[in-house]
Amino acid sequence: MMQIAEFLPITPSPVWRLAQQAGVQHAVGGLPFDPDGNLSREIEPLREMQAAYEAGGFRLAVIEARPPLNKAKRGLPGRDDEIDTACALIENMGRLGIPVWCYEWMTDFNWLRTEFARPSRGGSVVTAFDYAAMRDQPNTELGPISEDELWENLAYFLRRVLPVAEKAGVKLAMHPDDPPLSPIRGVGRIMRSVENFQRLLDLAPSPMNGITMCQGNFTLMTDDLPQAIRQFGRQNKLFFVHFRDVRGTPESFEETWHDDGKTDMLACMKAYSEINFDGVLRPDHVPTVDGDSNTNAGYSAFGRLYAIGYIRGLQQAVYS
Ligand SMILES: [Mn+2]
Repeated sequence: MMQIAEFLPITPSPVWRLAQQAGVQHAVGGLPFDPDGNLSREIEPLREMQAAYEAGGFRLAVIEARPPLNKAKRGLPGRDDEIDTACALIENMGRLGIPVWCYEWMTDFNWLRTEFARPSRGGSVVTAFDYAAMRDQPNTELGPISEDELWENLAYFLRRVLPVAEKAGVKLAMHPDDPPLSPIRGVGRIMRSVENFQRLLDLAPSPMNGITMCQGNFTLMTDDLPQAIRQFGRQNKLFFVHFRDVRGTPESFEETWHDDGKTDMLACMKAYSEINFDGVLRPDHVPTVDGDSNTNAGYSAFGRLYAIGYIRGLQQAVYS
């Protein structure tokens, strides 16, 4: 049975209270980074973080944060040291029984938007991306990198981490590039099509090599998202779901309320039921509504409550 989860900071916060009140029992967590943004290879900080979630009433089901991996993505000297830290994380997760690690292969920068307060329904605000607004931006400091190089470096990474993941029993769930567009600022982007995700699975056959179905990105890659869910679900490759929606194209889109985007969300929920998806699903980005703060755009508290209610309604309708 699918479970609803929330993305919660690693220490108790008002969002923890709201999640508890909304009946959410599964946490998607961050990592206990040190002040320099590095991650200890010791298990203890991770154990303490897990204990804090448990004390709040949440089972830590997914870790959705990464130690630094940019050298690994670019194939630069020092990559093996970064990959060693990733392996230590995976081993520690296995020992603590944390079953899924959500990672990504976006080089130099992570998710990208050109607006963070575009007006949406009733005066709520959402994030948006318009490539035309940024196409003249210079290449990143490290310079261009091709898609072929990114595939090679990903293969190298997977050769090292997958045996560790198999031994630890930890599933690796690749998140799509956001937006699913290539190149951007000279940087190739490979996790941006249904075909490329199939290539990822075929590149390294392993029961631990799988996908984060971030619907907001995948629905920009296909006009039949439920079919993509079935395609990957039938191969037992959906390890984690981000449930959200958008309107537009990879070059120009805006995020939407969960009930107001381009995707048939009910058909998606039916597809998860058909493939017997039994992992966790969390609301991803949400609109910011009146009375709430837009300082962390996409992650406002009240918008999340609406999303949880919408998802639970769909879940009960489909799974009843
Ligand atoms: Mn996502």
